Amino acid sequence: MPITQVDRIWMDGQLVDWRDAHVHVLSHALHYGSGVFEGIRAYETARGPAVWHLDEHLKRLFRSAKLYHLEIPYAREALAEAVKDTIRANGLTACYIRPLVVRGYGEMGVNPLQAPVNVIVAVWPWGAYLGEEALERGVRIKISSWRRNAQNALPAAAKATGQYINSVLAKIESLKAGYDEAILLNEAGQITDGSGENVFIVRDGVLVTPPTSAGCLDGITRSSVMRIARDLGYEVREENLVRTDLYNADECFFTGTAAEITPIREVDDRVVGEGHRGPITKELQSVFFAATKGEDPRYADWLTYVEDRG
Ligand code: PPE
Repeated sequence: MPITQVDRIWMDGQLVDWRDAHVHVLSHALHYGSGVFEGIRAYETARGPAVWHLDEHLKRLFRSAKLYHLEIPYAREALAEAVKDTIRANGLTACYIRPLVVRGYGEMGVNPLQAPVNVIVAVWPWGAYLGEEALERGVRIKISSWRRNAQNALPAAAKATGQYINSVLAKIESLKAGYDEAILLNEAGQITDGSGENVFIVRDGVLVTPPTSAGCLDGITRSSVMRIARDLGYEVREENLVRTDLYNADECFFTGTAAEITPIREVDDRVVGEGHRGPITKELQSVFFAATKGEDPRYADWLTYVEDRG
């Protein structure tokens, strides 16, 4: 997806021109993938732009950094202000937000510990991740022949830049085979997640999603959807799934910051349920999108309003 350019990027404590947000080609992270990042969205509300689960995302960023002994030279509160400042500086009403912490320029060799740390926050308008029509029609997916990175190789508990080369393999394979997206299995053959989304199925009115121990990211949209579903009275279970559980589900969908709630209508050329967005998926989407707009008081504290200073 092409990036939509805006005016300013927050870089190491300052808002700089989009064109000036450079790093050196010998930066450590470019060579070894030694960075951590987040993907966050801000939504348009009646009170101006509001960031969805800002604290949760920044907490996960710090957990990711801790795993790699990457010291972030800003407090979480300062990065929260940086996110709000960057949205304001670009005058956006809704956007995707990409905080990124990388090992920068100055050291070569795998040992990252002496390399400087650079922090950026970029924002840009980003529509529906898998296409606008996918939110309604659903996507066709393929179970990847590539396995998800093992927990003791590249831990799923961190959102590290380097581990996404695993998702890149799966994504390319699925696109070249004519599908929209891939789902990866772990070495035991259990479902983990998509290249950038968590997975849910609905079976006999019960929602099931793989546990994080299967090797999926501890998705923030995943947690929000679990909470919304329980509030709607549905049973939600975290249980291991195998590929045939997707084929035989009544409904299947992805969750993610970028993907929001995207129905899955086919898995490996098997039609899921009725072959279109199921009723429970639709119900979850409608509560989810109302909450992102600040229209559901039950989830008011999931939003941080950009215009509220401090
Ligand atoms: N699994 C993976 C592998 C993943 O990358 C994401 C987010 C999720 C699950 C869902 O997590 P959450 O966003 O907390 O609900 N993927 C981010 C990056 C996508 C990209 O292409 O870049 C995202 O959705 O922002």
